[in-house]
Order: sequence, then C-alpha cells, then structure tokens
Amino acid sequence: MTQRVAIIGAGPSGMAQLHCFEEARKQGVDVPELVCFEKQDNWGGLWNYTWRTGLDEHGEPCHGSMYRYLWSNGPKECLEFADYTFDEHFGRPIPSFPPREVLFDYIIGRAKKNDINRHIRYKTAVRWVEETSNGKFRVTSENLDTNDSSTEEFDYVIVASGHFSIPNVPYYPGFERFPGRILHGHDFRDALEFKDKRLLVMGSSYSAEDIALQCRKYGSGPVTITYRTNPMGFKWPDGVEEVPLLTHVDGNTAHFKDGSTREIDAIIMCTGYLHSFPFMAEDLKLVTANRLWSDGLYKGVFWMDNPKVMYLGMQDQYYTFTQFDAEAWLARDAIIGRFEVPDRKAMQKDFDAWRAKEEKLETPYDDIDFQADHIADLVQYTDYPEFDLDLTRKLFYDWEHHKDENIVTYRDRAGFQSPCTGTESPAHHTDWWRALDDSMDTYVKQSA
Ligand code: FAD
Ligand code: NA7
Repeated sequence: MTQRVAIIGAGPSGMAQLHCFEEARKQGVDVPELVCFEKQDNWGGLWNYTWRTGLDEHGEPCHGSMYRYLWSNGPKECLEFADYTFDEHFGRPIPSFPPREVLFDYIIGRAKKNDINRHIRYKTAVRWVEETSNGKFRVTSENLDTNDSSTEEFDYVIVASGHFSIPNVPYYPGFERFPGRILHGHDFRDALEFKDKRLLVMGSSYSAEDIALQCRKYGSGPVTITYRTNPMGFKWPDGVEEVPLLTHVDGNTAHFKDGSTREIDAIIMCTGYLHSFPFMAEDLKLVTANRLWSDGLYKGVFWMDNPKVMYLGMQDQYYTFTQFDAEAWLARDAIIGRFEVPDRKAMQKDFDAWRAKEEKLETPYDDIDFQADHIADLVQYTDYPEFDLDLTRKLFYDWEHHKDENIVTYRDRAGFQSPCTGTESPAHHTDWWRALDDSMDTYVKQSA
C-alpha cells in the first residue's frame, strides 16, 4: 500500500516539503502520495499578498499579514535556496533586499520547475487532525467553495501552516473610547492610509521597526514607538522616536510610563502573533511561544509525543527559506527511511541540550549562530545541496551592524556574496527611502 502524507499549508515551508519529495522522486525513490491542503486560492503563504483583512471571501480568518511596499528585512543571500539560486531565477545579479513581489516570484520559480502544484488542493481548509487506533491520522478538510467536508487517512502529517497570522492583541485602558483607528500589524496593508496621521506604534521587534519606518516614508505625521521591555535603540529618522510603555489613552492623548504624553490619531499594534493550531487534536497540538527552540519538537521538527507528526518553520526566524528547506529535507528523509528518529528518551536528551543552549543566548549575534547551528545540524543528515552556511552567518552579522549604523539605509547596502554561487549583489538603482514604487517591473527591470 502506498503511504500517504498530508501537508497542511502551501507557503514557503509546505512548498519546500513538496519540492524535496520531488527531488527524491527524480532520484528514483518510491515517494509516498502527497496531499497538500491550502486554504487560500494560491501558493506562497504570507508572500501571496492579499488586500483583504479580517475574514476572507469564505468567512475564514484572513491568513495574510504582509503589506504593500514590504521589502525583505534581511539580505536575500541568507534565504537563498541551495538548489535554485537567485542567479538561476533572475538570470543576473539582483540587489540584496528585494520587495515582496520579487521574492514571491523567486519562490514560485522553484515550485514551477518541479511542478509541485499538482499536489496542492487549494481553497481547502484542514479542520481536524487526530490519530486513529491503528496509528494513522484522520484528516478532515473542507472545500471552501462547496462547503463539502471529507475525511481521509494518512500515515504522516506535516504541519506547515505558519505562525504569523493570528495576532496577539493586548488591551490598554482607554482603547474603547479612542477616537481613531486601532489595528494590529496583521491588518496593516497600505501606509498611505496613515498619511499625515500622528501614529503610535506598539512593540519593539521587526514589525514595529518596519511599519514605523514605512509609514514615515510614505508621509505619515510623527511616529511614536512604545516598548514594553527594551527599546530597539536605532538612530531613527526625524519624526520617529521610542518611548517607554503606554499606560493608557485618554481621547487622542497617549500616556506613557515615564509620565510623558503624545497626541495621536491612530494606533498600530505590532505586538506579535500566536502559534495557533485549532485543527490539531490536543495530543498532537504544538503549544509554544515564538522562540528559537520551540517546545515539544525534536530537531525543531518532530512532535516528540508522536514523531509521525512534523511541524515546519515554527521557530522565530532569522533564517527563513533555508531553515524551512533544511527541516523539510529531514522530515522527508524520516518518511522515506533515510533518517531514523530515535526513541523518546534520546529525543528528549537532544531537545534538552538545544534548549539549554537557547537559554544562554544573549545577543542577536548569538541568536544567528544558534539558528545557523540548527540548520547545520539538520543538513548533515540529508543530501541538501552544499552551500556556504558560515558565510551567511557573516552576512547576518554585517546586516546587524548596518542596521545599527543606520536603520534607514541598511537596505541600500550592496556586496553581499551568495553562499551558493559567490555572486556579489549590486546596489539598487534607488535608495530604499526614496523608492516608493515596489513593483517587480521597476525593481528588476531597472536594476543595473
Ligand atoms: P506561511 O507563509 O504563513 O504559510 C502558511 C500557509 O498555510 C498559508 O498559505 C495558509 O493559507 C496555510 N494554512 C494555514 N492554516 C491552514 C489550514 N487550516 N488549512 C489549509 N491551509 C492552511 N521572512 C523573510 O524571509 N523575509 C522577510 O522580509 C519577511 N517579512 C515578513 C513580514 C511579515 C509581516 C511577516 C508576518 C512575516 C515575514 N517573514 C519574512 C517571515 C515569514 O514567516 C516567512 O518568510 C514565511 O512566509 C513562512 O512560511 P510558512 O510556509 O512557514 O508559513
Ligand atoms: P515579534 O517579533 O514576536 O515581536 C512582538 C513585539 O510585541 C515584541 O517587541 C513584544 O515586546 C511586543 N509586545 C507583545 N505583547 C505586548 C504588549 N502586551 N504590550 C506591548 N508590547 C507587546 O513580532 P513581529 O510582528 O515584530 O515579528 C514577527 C515576524 O513578522 C518576523 O519574523 C518579521 O520578519 C515580520 P517584548 O520585547 O516581548 O516586551
């Protein structure tokens, strides 16, 4: 009997999974039947931009959290597919911080090459996954067009449904009477909505940094960023500042812990996301914070209580596509018998060692090395093509320094070397701060 594998989600992680099974098939491996359930009508996950917010056209929670004018927040060389390079896709060197549409094009380039689309059931949401008495998994899904429900059995389940789509939305006193818009970054789409508005941005991580800058770039009024634990501490451009935590709002006045106040017109909460898997039975459900070493997973992939259930891309992310590839390759190899998942005790021992290392991390540089070590640990077991992982550590270090030097210009840096081809990235034709058109045509066609 052919084995069956259910993959939940056709974002970069689920696509990596389908892709590497195809690579094995090309090597002559007898690959299991693959069914990838995707609730949206297209692949690419978060990179598949939607203008929708709230509920989608089917009344489902909208998955998309990406916004217009989003440019890569890390050098593309640190997420390059080792078996499908930027040079191969674009035919010539391109700069290091491409806009969303350009990266989307790159992701689907590899996917088209291996024709993984044939495994994906679009507009199909997974509703429930549970183990059966014979050690298989019963997966119930719903066709969102017809509302028909179907239940099928699988030998393995791979959860690749992402974890940046269910917003964490705190409450602060006075919100219910605030006379302006309050939204989470998940619902942020177009910075032009906030032209001339005085903004309060909550949070001190990637979204707060990028949305604050982005709004200012597109003509917002002054932006005040409020932090809970530590400020980001960048040298902000004029009109952007960081202040301690909000205590409450009173009309248009925001009050902060240091006793200061600011007049504001809108509040954008960049307060993070929740790992949420309402479709997984309790005994299979990952429960974890957004951290570099997720709870409950051996090698960051295998659900330790039942390693036939695997999760991809569940870590907080410096490395993205490269990490998803490394995880997908190992998941595949466990399924096709090339990698043996050890017993529970050995898994726990391995987990504890990684967790102990994670708990000692202090700086972003430590974080980068930790995640690179994780990738190195995974790829050593697989035939993932060789690439210069150590070079990517250095590129991430450089990127951190560039951000510290100037948060507005770090995306203008060139000369990042590809860990796969050695190609050095050229400068973009326009400074990021002045580049208001983020279309692929403008970006790629005019790139020298
Ligand atoms: P996702 O991209 O979230 O894809 C998950 C897929 O699962 C979706 O297509 C979804 O529809 C589907 N799905 C979910 N639930 C179900 C269900 N029940 N049934 C069926 N299908 C389901 N990374 C970078 O490398 N560079 C960046 O610049 C960058 N910017 C980011 C900006 C924002 C605002 C956010 C939120 C994230 C950003 N990221 C960035 C990180 C991003 O998480 C990864 O790049 C990547 O999209 C994660 O891929 P994934 O496949 O794990 O998850
Ligand atoms: P993150 O990285 O999880 O950061 C969430 C931020 O929100 C973090 O600074 C938190 O502060 C802050 N936070 C959380 N709860 C609160 C409350 N209640 N009040 C104030 N501040 C709060 O999420 P991001 O959206 O920035 O990034 C996620 C991904 O999107 C990332 O991969 C990017 O590539 C894009 P803390 O420091 O914990 O005090």
